[in-house]
Amino acid sequence: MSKITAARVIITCPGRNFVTLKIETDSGLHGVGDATLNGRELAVASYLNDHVIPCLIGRDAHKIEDTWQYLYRGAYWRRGPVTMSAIAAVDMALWDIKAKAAGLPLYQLLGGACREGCMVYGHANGVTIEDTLAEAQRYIDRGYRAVRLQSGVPGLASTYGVSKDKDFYEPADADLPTENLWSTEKYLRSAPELFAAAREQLGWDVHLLHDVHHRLTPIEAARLAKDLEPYRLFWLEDAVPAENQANFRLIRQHSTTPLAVGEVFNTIWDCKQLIEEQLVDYIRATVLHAGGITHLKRIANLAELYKVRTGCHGATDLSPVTMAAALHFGLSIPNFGIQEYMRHTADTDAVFPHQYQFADGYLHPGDAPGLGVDIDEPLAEQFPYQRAYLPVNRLEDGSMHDW
Ligand code: EZ4
Ligand code: CO
Repeated sequence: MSKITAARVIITCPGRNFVTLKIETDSGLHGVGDATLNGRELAVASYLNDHVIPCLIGRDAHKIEDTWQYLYRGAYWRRGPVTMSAIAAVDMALWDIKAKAAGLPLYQLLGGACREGCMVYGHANGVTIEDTLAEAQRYIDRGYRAVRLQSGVPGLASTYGVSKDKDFYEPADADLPTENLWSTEKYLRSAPELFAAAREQLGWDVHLLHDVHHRLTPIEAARLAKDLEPYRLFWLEDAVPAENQANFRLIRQHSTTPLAVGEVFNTIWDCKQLIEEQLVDYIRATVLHAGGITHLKRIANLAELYKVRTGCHGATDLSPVTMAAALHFGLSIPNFGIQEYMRHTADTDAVFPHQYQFADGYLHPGDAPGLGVDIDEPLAEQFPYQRAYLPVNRLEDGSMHDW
Protein backbone atom coordinates (compact mmCIF):
# COMPACT_ATOMS: atom_id res chain seq x y z
CA MET A 1 0.00 0.00 0.00
CA SER A 2 1.23 3.43 -0.93
CA LYS A 3 -1.32 6.04 0.02
CA ILE A 4 -2.04 9.04 -2.21
CA THR A 5 -1.55 12.08 0.03
CA ALA A 6 -1.81 14.92 -2.46
CA ALA A 7 -2.51 15.61 -6.10
CA ARG A 8 -2.36 18.90 -7.98
CA VAL A 9 -2.84 20.25 -11.44
CA ILE A 10 -0.05 22.40 -12.85
CA ILE A 11 -0.85 24.61 -15.83
CA THR A 12 2.11 26.10 -17.65
CA CYS A 13 2.80 27.74 -21.02
CA PRO A 14 6.49 27.41 -21.92
CA GLY A 15 5.75 28.23 -25.57
CA ARG A 16 2.37 26.46 -25.50
CA ASN A 17 -0.09 25.34 -22.82
CA PHE A 18 0.36 22.10 -20.90
CA VAL A 19 -1.75 20.65 -18.09
CA THR A 20 0.11 18.25 -15.81
CA LEU A 21 -1.13 16.18 -12.89
CA LYS A 22 1.31 15.46 -10.09
CA ILE A 23 0.40 12.79 -7.55
CA GLU A 24 2.24 12.43 -4.22
CA THR A 25 2.27 9.42 -1.89
CA ASP A 26 3.15 8.70 1.71
CA SER A 27 6.13 6.65 0.52
CA GLY A 28 7.72 9.90 -0.66
CA LEU A 29 7.43 8.90 -4.32
CA HIS A 30 5.53 11.07 -6.76
CA GLY A 31 4.30 10.54 -10.31
CA VAL A 32 3.38 12.81 -13.22
CA GLY A 33 0.69 12.55 -15.89
CA ASP A 34 -0.15 14.70 -18.92
CA ALA A 35 -3.72 16.08 -19.17
CA THR A 36 -3.30 18.54 -22.05
CA LEU A 37 -6.26 18.90 -24.42
CA ASN A 38 -5.26 21.46 -27.03
CA GLY A 39 -7.52 24.52 -27.04
CA ARG A 40 -9.70 23.13 -24.22
CA GLU A 41 -7.05 22.86 -21.48
CA LEU A 42 -9.01 24.38 -18.59
CA ALA A 43 -11.92 21.96 -19.00
CA VAL A 44 -9.63 19.02 -18.14
CA ALA A 45 -7.98 20.99 -15.32
CA SER A 46 -11.42 21.57 -13.80
CA TYR A 47 -12.46 17.94 -14.33
CA LEU A 48 -9.38 16.88 -12.38
CA ASN A 49 -9.48 19.55 -9.68
CA ASP A 50 -13.19 19.56 -9.05
CA HIS A 51 -14.16 15.94 -9.66
CA VAL A 52 -11.20 13.54 -9.70
CA ILE A 53 -8.67 14.71 -7.12
CA PRO A 54 -11.14 14.55 -4.18
CA CYS A 55 -11.63 10.84 -4.99
CA LEU A 56 -7.90 10.11 -5.18
CA ILE A 57 -6.79 11.25 -1.74
CA GLY A 58 -6.27 8.25 0.53
CA ARG A 59 -6.44 5.66 -2.28
CA ASP A 60 -3.71 3.05 -2.79
CA ALA A 61 -1.48 4.37 -5.60
CA HIS A 62 -0.63 0.80 -6.61
CA LYS A 63 -4.22 -0.09 -7.52
CA ILE A 64 -3.95 1.18 -11.08
CA GLU A 65 -6.59 -0.99 -12.74
CA ASP A 66 -9.06 -0.48 -9.91
CA THR A 67 -8.56 3.30 -10.05
CA TRP A 68 -9.09 3.26 -13.82
CA GLN A 69 -12.36 1.33 -13.43
CA TYR A 70 -13.40 3.57 -10.55
CA LEU A 71 -12.95 6.75 -12.58
CA TYR A 72 -14.37 5.37 -15.86
CA ARG A 73 -17.36 3.44 -14.58
CA GLY A 74 -17.81 5.57 -11.51
CA ALA A 75 -18.39 8.77 -13.49
CA TYR A 76 -21.43 7.16 -15.15
CA TRP A 77 -20.83 9.63 -18.07
CA ARG A 78 -18.44 7.64 -20.20
CA ARG A 79 -15.84 8.44 -22.84
CA GLY A 80 -15.15 11.83 -24.45
CA PRO A 81 -11.85 13.71 -24.66
CA VAL A 82 -12.16 15.60 -21.35
CA THR A 83 -12.98 12.56 -19.24
CA MET A 84 -10.46 10.29 -20.95
CA SER A 85 -7.60 12.84 -20.81
CA ALA A 86 -8.22 13.28 -17.09
CA ILE A 87 -8.26 9.51 -16.50
CA ALA A 88 -5.11 9.19 -18.63
CA ALA A 89 -3.25 11.71 -16.48
CA VAL A 90 -4.06 9.74 -13.33
CA ASP A 91 -3.11 6.48 -15.03
CA MET A 92 0.27 7.78 -16.25
CA ALA A 93 1.11 9.20 -12.84
CA LEU A 94 0.25 5.93 -11.09
CA TRP A 95 2.37 3.87 -13.53
CA ASP A 96 5.20 6.34 -12.92
CA ILE A 97 4.90 5.78 -9.15
CA LYS A 98 4.69 1.99 -9.46
CA ALA A 99 7.76 1.80 -11.69
CA LYS A 100 9.71 4.10 -9.37
CA ALA A 101 8.71 1.91 -6.42
CA ALA A 102 9.99 -1.13 -8.33
CA GLY A 103 13.18 0.75 -9.22
CA LEU A 104 12.61 -0.04 -12.90
CA PRO A 105 12.02 1.92 -16.09
CA LEU A 106 8.32 1.58 -16.88
CA TYR A 107 8.83 -0.54 -20.01
CA GLN A 108 10.16 -3.34 -17.79
CA LEU A 109 6.83 -3.49 -15.95
CA LEU A 110 4.96 -3.60 -19.25
CA GLY A 111 6.76 -6.78 -20.30
CA GLY A 112 10.23 -5.57 -21.20
CA ALA A 113 11.69 -4.23 -24.44
CA CYS A 114 10.61 -5.85 -27.73
CA ARG A 115 12.97 -3.68 -29.78
CA GLU A 116 16.03 -1.46 -29.50
CA GLY A 117 14.10 1.79 -29.87
CA CYS A 118 10.94 3.34 -31.28
CA MET A 119 11.16 4.52 -34.89
CA VAL A 120 9.91 8.10 -35.14
CA TYR A 121 8.86 10.41 -37.94
CA GLY A 122 9.50 14.13 -38.17
CA HIS A 123 7.49 16.85 -39.92
CA ALA A 124 8.88 18.43 -43.08
CA ASN A 125 6.81 21.26 -44.44
CA GLY A 126 7.14 24.20 -46.78
CA VAL A 127 5.12 26.63 -48.85
CA THR A 128 6.45 25.11 -52.08
CA ILE A 129 7.33 21.53 -53.01
CA GLU A 130 10.95 22.62 -53.29
CA ASP A 131 10.96 24.01 -49.72
CA THR A 132 9.25 20.90 -48.35
CA LEU A 133 11.77 18.56 -49.95
CA ALA A 134 14.70 20.64 -48.71
CA GLU A 135 13.24 20.31 -45.22
CA ALA A 136 12.77 16.57 -45.67
CA GLN A 137 16.41 16.27 -46.66
CA ARG A 138 17.36 18.05 -43.42
CA TYR A 139 15.49 15.39 -41.45
CA ILE A 140 17.14 12.59 -43.41
CA ASP A 141 20.54 14.18 -42.77
CA ARG A 142 19.75 14.23 -39.03
CA GLY A 143 19.16 10.46 -39.14
CA TYR A 144 15.38 10.23 -39.50
CA ARG A 145 14.13 7.15 -41.32
CA ALA A 146 10.60 8.49 -41.75
CA VAL A 147 9.31 11.96 -42.62
CA ARG A 148 5.83 13.43 -42.94
CA LEU A 149 5.49 15.78 -45.92
CA GLN A 150 2.99 18.68 -45.99
CA SER A 151 3.20 21.39 -48.60
CA GLY A 152 1.35 24.61 -49.38
CA VAL A 153 -1.49 24.29 -51.89
CA PRO A 154 -1.16 26.69 -54.86
CA GLY A 155 -4.04 29.19 -54.72
CA LEU A 156 -4.60 28.83 -50.93
CA ALA A 157 -3.08 31.38 -48.55
CA SER A 158 -2.38 28.79 -45.85
CA THR A 159 -2.94 25.13 -45.19
CA TYR A 160 -2.77 22.59 -42.41
CA GLY A 161 0.74 21.52 -41.46
CA VAL A 162 2.66 24.34 -43.13
CA SER A 163 4.19 26.56 -40.48
CA LYS A 164 6.12 29.78 -40.16
CA ASP A 165 8.69 28.25 -37.80
CA LYS A 166 9.99 25.09 -39.44
CA ASP A 167 11.27 23.37 -36.32
CA PHE A 168 8.42 24.19 -33.97
CA TYR A 169 5.08 23.84 -35.74
CA GLU A 170 2.34 25.21 -33.52
CA PRO A 171 -1.22 25.24 -34.87
CA ALA A 172 -2.85 26.70 -31.70
CA ASP A 173 -1.68 30.15 -32.68
CA ALA A 174 -4.17 32.79 -31.47
CA ASP A 175 -6.41 33.81 -28.56
CA LEU A 176 -9.41 33.47 -30.88
CA PRO A 177 -9.45 30.88 -33.68
CA THR A 178 -7.59 31.85 -36.85
CA GLU A 179 -9.75 31.46 -39.98
CA ASN A 180 -8.28 29.33 -42.80
CA LEU A 181 -9.63 28.76 -46.32
CA TRP A 182 -9.78 25.37 -47.99
CA SER A 183 -10.31 23.98 -51.47
CA THR A 184 -10.46 20.22 -51.90
CA GLU A 185 -10.09 20.51 -55.68
CA LYS A 186 -6.83 22.47 -55.42
CA TYR A 187 -5.47 20.12 -52.77
CA LEU A 188 -6.27 16.95 -54.72
CA ARG A 189 -4.37 18.35 -57.69
CA SER A 190 -1.24 19.30 -55.76
CA ALA A 191 -0.74 16.46 -53.24
CA PRO A 192 0.25 13.78 -55.80
CA GLU A 193 2.74 16.24 -57.35
CA LEU A 194 4.46 16.59 -53.99
CA PHE A 195 4.98 12.85 -53.63
CA ALA A 196 6.05 12.34 -57.25
CA ALA A 197 8.74 14.99 -56.73
CA ALA A 198 9.66 13.52 -53.34
CA ARG A 199 10.38 10.06 -54.71
CA GLU A 200 12.40 11.53 -57.55
CA GLN A 201 14.49 13.70 -55.25
CA LEU A 202 14.65 11.74 -51.97
CA GLY A 203 14.65 8.20 -53.39
CA TRP A 204 12.96 5.13 -51.97
CA ASP A 205 14.91 4.43 -48.77
CA VAL A 206 12.98 6.88 -46.59
CA HIS A 207 9.45 6.29 -45.29
CA LEU A 208 7.10 9.06 -46.41
CA LEU A 209 3.88 9.95 -44.57
CA HIS A 210 1.08 12.43 -45.19
CA ASP A 211 -1.75 13.86 -43.06
CA VAL A 212 -5.06 14.84 -44.73
CA HIS A 213 -6.43 16.09 -41.40
CA HIS A 214 -10.00 14.82 -41.89
CA ARG A 215 -10.77 17.07 -44.87
CA LEU A 216 -12.07 14.72 -47.56
CA THR A 217 -15.23 12.77 -48.27
CA PRO A 218 -14.79 8.98 -48.62
CA ILE A 219 -14.75 9.00 -52.44
CA GLU A 220 -12.32 11.94 -52.54
CA ALA A 221 -10.07 10.11 -50.09
CA ALA A 222 -10.27 6.97 -52.22
CA ARG A 223 -9.12 8.98 -55.22
CA LEU A 224 -6.19 10.48 -53.32
CA ALA A 225 -5.13 7.11 -51.89
CA LYS A 226 -5.21 5.68 -55.42
CA ASP A 227 -3.29 8.61 -56.91
CA LEU A 228 -0.61 8.26 -54.21
CA GLU A 229 -0.26 4.48 -54.63
CA PRO A 230 2.76 4.66 -56.99
CA TYR A 231 4.77 6.56 -54.34
CA ARG A 232 4.41 3.83 -51.70
CA LEU A 233 3.53 5.92 -48.66
CA PHE A 234 4.16 4.53 -45.19
CA TRP A 235 0.68 5.86 -44.44
CA LEU A 236 -2.05 8.27 -45.40
CA GLU A 237 -3.40 9.78 -42.18
CA ASP A 238 -6.92 10.92 -41.27
CA ALA A 239 -8.13 10.74 -44.88
CA VAL A 240 -11.73 11.15 -43.66
CA PRO A 241 -13.27 11.91 -40.28
CA ALA A 242 -13.91 8.65 -38.40
CA GLU A 243 -17.08 9.34 -36.43
CA ASN A 244 -18.60 7.06 -39.05
CA GLN A 245 -16.04 4.27 -39.09
CA ALA A 246 -17.68 2.62 -42.12
CA ASN A 247 -16.42 5.56 -44.24
CA PHE A 248 -13.10 3.76 -44.48
CA ARG A 249 -14.61 0.84 -46.42
CA LEU A 250 -14.86 2.94 -49.55
CA ILE A 251 -11.19 3.99 -49.41
CA ARG A 252 -10.11 0.38 -48.87
CA GLN A 253 -12.06 -0.83 -51.90
CA HIS A 254 -10.02 1.43 -54.16
CA SER A 255 -6.47 1.48 -52.86
CA THR A 256 -3.64 -0.40 -51.15
CA THR A 257 -2.13 2.81 -49.70
CA PRO A 258 -1.79 2.07 -45.95
CA LEU A 259 -4.20 4.06 -43.81
CA ALA A 260 -3.80 5.57 -40.34
CA VAL A 261 -6.36 7.22 -38.09
CA GLY A 262 -7.13 7.85 -34.44
CA GLU A 263 -5.36 10.90 -32.98
CA VAL A 264 -8.74 12.23 -31.79
CA PHE A 265 -9.97 8.85 -30.52
CA ASN A 266 -10.68 8.44 -26.81
CA THR A 267 -11.51 4.78 -26.28
CA ILE A 268 -11.34 1.31 -27.77
CA TRP A 269 -14.92 1.82 -28.96
CA ASP A 270 -13.74 4.45 -31.45
CA CYS A 271 -11.28 1.89 -32.86
CA LYS A 272 -13.27 -1.32 -32.71
CA GLN A 273 -14.91 -1.49 -36.15
CA LEU A 274 -11.88 -0.08 -37.94
CA ILE A 275 -9.67 -2.75 -36.41
CA GLU A 276 -12.05 -5.69 -36.64
CA GLU A 277 -12.87 -4.99 -40.29
CA GLN A 278 -9.19 -4.27 -41.03
CA LEU A 279 -10.11 -0.89 -42.46
CA VAL A 280 -6.87 0.75 -41.26
CA ASP A 281 -3.24 -0.31 -40.88
CA TYR A 282 -2.13 1.99 -38.08
CA ILE A 283 -4.07 3.13 -35.05
CA ARG A 284 -3.04 6.56 -33.74
CA ALA A 285 -4.81 6.69 -30.36
CA THR A 286 -2.52 8.05 -27.64
CA VAL A 287 -1.74 7.43 -24.01
CA LEU A 288 -3.00 10.94 -23.30
CA HIS A 289 -6.33 11.22 -25.12
CA ALA A 290 -7.32 7.55 -24.92
CA GLY A 291 -7.35 6.80 -21.22
CA GLY A 292 -3.72 6.18 -20.34
CA ILE A 293 -1.41 3.19 -20.59
CA THR A 294 -4.01 0.88 -19.07
CA HIS A 295 -6.52 1.58 -21.83
CA LEU A 296 -4.11 1.98 -24.76
CA LYS A 297 -2.79 -1.47 -23.94
CA ARG A 298 -6.28 -2.89 -24.59
CA ILE A 299 -6.47 -1.07 -27.91
CA ALA A 300 -3.02 -2.32 -28.97
CA ASN A 301 -3.86 -5.88 -27.93
CA LEU A 302 -7.05 -5.84 -30.01
CA ALA A 303 -5.16 -4.34 -32.96
CA GLU A 304 -2.50 -7.05 -32.75
CA LEU A 305 -5.09 -9.74 -33.57
CA TYR A 306 -5.72 -8.03 -36.92
CA LYS A 307 -2.14 -7.06 -37.81
CA VAL A 308 -2.88 -3.42 -37.15
CA ARG A 309 0.11 -1.56 -35.71
CA THR A 310 0.37 1.53 -33.53
CA GLY A 311 1.41 4.97 -34.74
CA CYS A 312 0.72 7.21 -31.76
CA HIS A 313 0.06 10.90 -32.14
CA GLY A 314 3.04 12.92 -30.89
CA ALA A 315 2.52 16.56 -31.86
CA THR A 316 3.85 19.41 -29.70
CA ASP A 317 0.61 19.66 -27.71
CA LEU A 318 1.39 16.29 -26.14
CA SER A 319 3.88 17.08 -23.39
CA PRO A 320 7.21 15.32 -22.76
CA VAL A 321 5.31 13.31 -20.12
CA THR A 322 3.14 11.76 -22.85
CA MET A 323 6.18 11.27 -25.08
CA ALA A 324 7.96 9.36 -22.32
CA ALA A 325 4.88 7.21 -21.62
CA ALA A 326 4.44 6.52 -25.35
CA LEU A 327 8.05 5.37 -25.66
CA HIS A 328 7.89 2.95 -22.71
CA PHE A 329 4.66 1.64 -24.20
CA GLY A 330 6.00 1.44 -27.74
CA LEU A 331 9.13 -0.36 -26.63
CA SER A 332 7.10 -3.05 -24.89
CA ILE A 333 4.31 -4.00 -27.32
CA PRO A 334 4.76 -6.46 -30.22
CA ASN A 335 2.73 -4.43 -32.73
CA PHE A 336 4.46 -1.06 -32.45
CA GLY A 337 4.55 0.68 -35.84
CA ILE A 338 5.99 4.19 -35.57
CA GLN A 339 5.84 7.17 -33.20
CA GLU A 340 5.21 10.78 -34.27
CA TYR A 341 7.88 13.09 -32.89
CA MET A 342 7.82 16.87 -33.04
CA ARG A 343 10.52 18.54 -31.03
CA HIS A 344 9.44 20.77 -28.16
CA THR A 345 10.91 24.22 -27.54
CA ALA A 346 13.93 24.62 -25.22
CA ASP A 347 11.64 26.17 -22.57
CA THR A 348 9.33 23.13 -22.67
CA ASP A 349 12.29 20.75 -22.42
CA ALA A 350 13.52 22.74 -19.39
CA VAL A 351 10.12 22.63 -17.63
CA PHE A 352 9.90 18.87 -18.27
CA PRO A 353 13.39 17.40 -17.75
CA HIS A 354 13.41 14.00 -19.45
CA GLN A 355 15.54 10.97 -20.17
CA TYR A 356 14.40 10.00 -23.66
CA GLN A 357 16.92 10.40 -26.42
CA PHE A 358 17.00 10.43 -30.20
CA ALA A 359 19.60 8.44 -32.14
CA ASP A 360 19.61 7.11 -35.72
CA GLY A 361 15.91 7.71 -36.28
CA TYR A 362 14.85 6.01 -33.05
CA LEU A 363 13.81 7.32 -29.65
CA HIS A 364 14.59 5.40 -26.48
CA PRO A 365 12.88 6.24 -23.15
CA GLY A 366 16.05 5.70 -21.08
CA ASP A 367 16.52 3.50 -18.02
CA ALA A 368 15.69 5.79 -15.11
CA PRO A 369 13.06 4.31 -12.75
CA GLY A 370 9.51 5.33 -13.70
CA LEU A 371 8.62 7.34 -16.80
CA GLY A 372 11.97 9.15 -16.77
CA VAL A 373 10.36 12.58 -16.92
CA ASP A 374 9.44 15.18 -14.32
CA ILE A 375 8.10 18.71 -14.00
CA ASP A 376 10.15 21.60 -12.61
CA GLU A 377 7.35 23.35 -10.70
CA PRO A 378 9.10 26.66 -9.88
CA LEU A 379 10.10 27.01 -13.54
CA ALA A 380 6.59 26.03 -14.72
CA GLU A 381 5.17 28.88 -12.62
CA GLN A 382 7.15 31.38 -14.64
CA PHE A 383 5.08 30.55 -17.74
CA PRO A 384 1.42 31.41 -16.99
CA TYR A 385 -1.47 30.01 -19.05
CA GLN A 386 -2.32 31.87 -22.25
CA ARG A 387 -5.57 31.15 -24.02
CA ALA A 388 -4.82 29.67 -27.44
CA TYR A 389 -7.17 28.12 -29.98
CA LEU A 390 -6.69 25.80 -32.92
CA PRO A 391 -7.76 27.35 -36.25
CA VAL A 392 -11.11 26.86 -37.97
CA ASN A 393 -11.48 26.13 -41.65
CA ARG A 394 -13.93 27.41 -44.28
CA LEU A 395 -14.54 26.59 -47.92
CA GLU A 396 -14.15 29.36 -50.49
CA ASP A 397 -17.94 30.06 -50.35
CA GLY A 398 -17.75 30.62 -46.58
CA SER A 399 -19.13 27.25 -45.37
CA MET A 400 -17.54 25.74 -42.28
CA HIS A 401 -15.32 22.76 -43.04
CA ASP A 402 -13.19 20.38 -40.96
CA TRP A 403 -9.89 21.91 -39.90
O1 EZ4 B 1 -3.50 18.84 -35.52
O2 EZ4 B 1 -1.91 17.98 -32.45
O3 EZ4 B 1 -0.62 14.46 -36.73
N1 EZ4 B 1 -0.66 15.47 -36.10
C1 EZ4 B 1 -1.66 16.35 -36.10
C2 EZ4 B 1 -1.52 17.52 -35.15
C3 EZ4 B 1 -2.87 17.99 -34.61
C4 EZ4 B 1 -2.69 18.75 -33.32
C5 EZ4 B 1 -4.05 19.06 -32.69
O4 EZ4 B 1 -3.89 19.47 -31.39
O5 EZ4 B 1 -2.61 16.21 -36.83
O6 EZ4 B 1 -0.85 18.57 -35.77
CO1 CO C 1 -2.63 14.20 -37.62
